[in-house]
Amino acid sequence: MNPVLFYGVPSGCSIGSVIALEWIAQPYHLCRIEMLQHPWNEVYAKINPRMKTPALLLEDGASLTESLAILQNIGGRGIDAGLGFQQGTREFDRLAEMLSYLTTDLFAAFAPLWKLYDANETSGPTKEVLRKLGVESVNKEFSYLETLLSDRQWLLGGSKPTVADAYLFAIGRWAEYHKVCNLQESYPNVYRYLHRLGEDPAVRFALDIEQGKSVKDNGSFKGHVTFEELSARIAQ
Ligand SMILES: N[C@@H](CCC(=O)N[C@@H](CS)C(=O)NCC(=O)O)C(=O)O
Repeated sequence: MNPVLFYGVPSGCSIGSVIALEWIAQPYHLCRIEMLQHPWNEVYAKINPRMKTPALLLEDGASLTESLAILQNIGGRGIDAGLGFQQGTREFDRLAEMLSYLTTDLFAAFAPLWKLYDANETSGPTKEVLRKLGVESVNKEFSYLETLLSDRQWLLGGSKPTVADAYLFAIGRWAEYHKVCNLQESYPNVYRYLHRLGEDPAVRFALDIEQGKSVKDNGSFKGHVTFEELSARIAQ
């Protein structure tokens, strides 16, 4: 059976894996998790006991968690399309380096802002501290990305996007989501990069899915599956 990606909404990092699956254009299913609706389906604990998204249920029934591992897995299926690279090559190392940066330092930079969002704190000292920490750390990482993207079209500098670009789209859009800065003014290279990606048909498809719109069969997305439909496969 096809791999199943469990993706979280709203505005989760999972959309990076959906974009990557679209780019490799091989059959896959999706299982949607409304992250704000608690508790999540308890069956998901068998897929990821840490109850985080994304997770990938593989063809043999094993599950893979952590965006870095999932994106490397998808990239490995898309080597011919230049989305990932053969282990042992310089490009593979560069991709691992970039994915590691994105899933640790960049992801963590937004953590205070997500804590604030979860706490739903509208005023007071906690809000001020979390907002200050988040804005500072995101600006620091975006300054780095701004320089990096000044001389290249894609993150790794090649002529085509890789799975790292799919993930940066997912995370980079959080700067506007949390109103950290005026992206166009402060980081024009990052702004142009994200907007160019936003025009990509696979990215638009993934955004439509995230927003719950009905999407047309495009040959690789084989539809959503429910936990009930997956129960036999997950129980193994
Ligand atoms: N280290 C994990 C982080 C995953 C993560 O924190 N995912 C968020 C969405 S972007 C999530 O599931 N949040 C739900 C929650 O914490 O309740 C990865 O890179 O995949």
